Amino acid sequence: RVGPTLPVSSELAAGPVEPPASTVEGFIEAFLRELNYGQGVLLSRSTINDQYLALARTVREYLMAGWLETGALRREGDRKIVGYLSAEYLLGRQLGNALLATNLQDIAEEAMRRCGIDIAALRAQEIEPGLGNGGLGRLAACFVDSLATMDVPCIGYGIRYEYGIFRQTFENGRQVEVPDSWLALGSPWEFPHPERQVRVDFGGHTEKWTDDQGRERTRWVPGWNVLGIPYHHMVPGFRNGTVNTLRLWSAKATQAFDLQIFNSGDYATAVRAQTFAENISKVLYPEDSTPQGKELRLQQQYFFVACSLHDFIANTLPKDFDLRQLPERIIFQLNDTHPVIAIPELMRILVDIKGFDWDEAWDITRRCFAYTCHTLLPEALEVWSVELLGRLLPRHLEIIYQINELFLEEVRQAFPGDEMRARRMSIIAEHPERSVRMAYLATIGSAKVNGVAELQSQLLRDKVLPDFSEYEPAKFTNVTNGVTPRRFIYLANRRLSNLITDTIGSEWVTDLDRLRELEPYADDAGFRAEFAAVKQANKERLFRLLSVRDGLELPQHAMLDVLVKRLHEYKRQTLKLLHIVSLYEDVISGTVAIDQVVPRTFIFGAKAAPGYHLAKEIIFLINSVAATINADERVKGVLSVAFPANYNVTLAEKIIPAADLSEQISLAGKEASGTGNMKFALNGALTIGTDDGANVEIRQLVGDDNFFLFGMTEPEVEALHARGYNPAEYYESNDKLQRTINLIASGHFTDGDRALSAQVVDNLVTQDPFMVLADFQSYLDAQARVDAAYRDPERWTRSAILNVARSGFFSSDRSMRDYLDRIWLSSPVE
Ligand code: GLG
Repeated sequence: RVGPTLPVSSELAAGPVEPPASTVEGFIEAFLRELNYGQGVLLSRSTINDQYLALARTVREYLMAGWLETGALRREGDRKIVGYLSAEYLLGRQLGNALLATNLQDIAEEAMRRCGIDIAALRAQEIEPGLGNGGLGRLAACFVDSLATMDVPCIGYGIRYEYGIFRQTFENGRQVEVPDSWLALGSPWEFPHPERQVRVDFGGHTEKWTDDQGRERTRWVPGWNVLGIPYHHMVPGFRNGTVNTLRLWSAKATQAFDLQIFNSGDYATAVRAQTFAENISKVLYPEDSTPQGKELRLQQQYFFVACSLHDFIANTLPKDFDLRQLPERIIFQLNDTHPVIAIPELMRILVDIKGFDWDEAWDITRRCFAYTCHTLLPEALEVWSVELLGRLLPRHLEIIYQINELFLEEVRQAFPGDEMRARRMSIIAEHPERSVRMAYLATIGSAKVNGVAELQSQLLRDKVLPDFSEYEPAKFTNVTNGVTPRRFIYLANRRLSNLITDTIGSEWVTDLDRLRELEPYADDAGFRAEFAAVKQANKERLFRLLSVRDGLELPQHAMLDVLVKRLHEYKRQTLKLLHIVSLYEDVISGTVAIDQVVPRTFIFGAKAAPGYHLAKEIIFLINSVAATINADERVKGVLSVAFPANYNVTLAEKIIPAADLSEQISLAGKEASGTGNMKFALNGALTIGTDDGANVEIRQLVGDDNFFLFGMTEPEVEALHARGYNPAEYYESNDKLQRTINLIASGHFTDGDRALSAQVVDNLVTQDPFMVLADFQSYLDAQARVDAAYRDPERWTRSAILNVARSGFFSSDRSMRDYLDRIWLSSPVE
């Protein structure tokens, strides 16, 4: 039986708490009970939504004992807990994962069948909780999965956005955003605890006072407040009985807040005030890597961080806990700069509320935090204006000033006379306006700082935070990202999972290095045939879905060439587009005969931030090119372009297992890591990629023969920048590039309207900030090598198998082990 044995604690009911029997009969009994007594309907009258909710609650029952026990163990034990602080969790659908964790897939399927229900329809009923933008949020979801599977105590803290990442639709090829009302039909996966509300203050001013020991103290007199209501989610480990908790906070207006205005007789204003407070958790900001510095976003950040710290200190720790021991009980991992306001918040709790001396509080604080930086783009490093921060969080601004003053004193002592250095390292930037550099605050206030892939960690030390890494080199480390094999292989690619398990046993699911044992099978023709059959079946599954979902009819036998990720110039979707147009131009101009072209189906998936104008123009251009090429008889069945709308985790789980070629084509030095790249390699796609992010490590592991490298290296990019990059030179000197761009500029893909492609074209030819033209030829050459390799199916499949066999390193379980070794158990900083 899966699950621990209760009870472990006096808090739990005496006698074992039995989950329903893990049999088809036991499952049906529990399901019908949930349907009748939970949902209040008879099977014969139930809707698909009733059935989905009852099924979800049934699976929950199997996890409940483990959840209660894990919680009790965490509270009563003295193990260090990881408090993962993340503004985003891109969870994906929960039902499949819960069935997988409990090993109930087959039982549930048969039980539903006997009830006359197709479980696939119930799975499809679930709207995924899209509480994240992309890589950063999905990484958080993979990490909490791995920690539960490894039985590491973890509480994930975040925000319960009422609306997650917008739903993307296309109208006439243009992106239109629709609100994501993922809660509209109710979520069976969350457990609200309104009675555990936490009050969060904002605004107001600070005052000095003298305590009874004659010490001068500061107190914050806030101007307004809101309540945080926790919603708990189960985070089940893979068949190990551990169920950790994800605690997402929802904002609610405080009684006091309402009444004040209500008493003044203005009912409408009182109601508006309520909506104002509840706005805080209303919607996820849809910007990936480019924060807009909006006031509401800072409110969101402080809101969830204040709730989480309070929750841990007041509710998770025993009442009499000695806070000097805090670093022995918790490490708060800061997922990017979004939760960094937690550092001054902990100082405020220790100094203002608990009465610690500054120095002791600071020593405790900086041992309780570790900071992960997920970017190299300067515009992605959050900066808050002093005016805004001081208005919203006046006491925190004072604390930040104090931290800064003491820190700069240290720096001046270490580097006497080097005032420029002190100025460079100040948390407070003076230009263009006085503002707080959150990455600096994070670095100063954390025991460890890590990047997310080797190359980025190096560049983080050398280019983003060079003064800090020089000052405290031991603080900096790397942990290369990973992805959970449970969701991204086992769940997403059942056929491949079965093939692997039949070949090497099932240990790989929790020990992904075991995939190495597949290596010898790359030379086994029988195995290659089975592997290729899995890929083909996955393609057909995807095509069936895209036919129903998007009305796309795609050829069955073409190379599936996939570029899925957020739309951003640095990720260079335009480079992919130039490649497609160049192939097409070759055919229609008669340069290449159609029977010389390796059939390819290109798949794009990408959301653009709603305010990112050029990104939306690029989406329009991709759709225009797709429509033109798909309608052109001259390339029919050979070149096809699909851009299904609303790329999300659910769609990723269908696309990735079907892919032959994984496009990871960012400009070197821009993509911190990438995690899609890992998912593709683990599902047997070959990568065409630059030497960027974790591509570098993928290539090292799978070997140059099994990876298509192209483009400038990061130092070459830097050198070109230094020389002065002029894209027009590339345009003028490369005939193929010229013909490709001219075809786009001519209006060929936009019904003759040149204006419709002008913004993208002009940007490429005149600015090209991410050097698409400079890498164009190298990319085309690499694509020619891809074609040659694909023409030899045995060689291709062999490479694909080796990609799977050699990518075990990219399990998020390994990432978690690295965090444990290098960060969470690391000796405290002095
Ligand atoms: C990022 C980066 C990605 C990275 C991901 C997770 O852009 O390269 O893989 O986080 O670390 N800001 C992000 O979404």
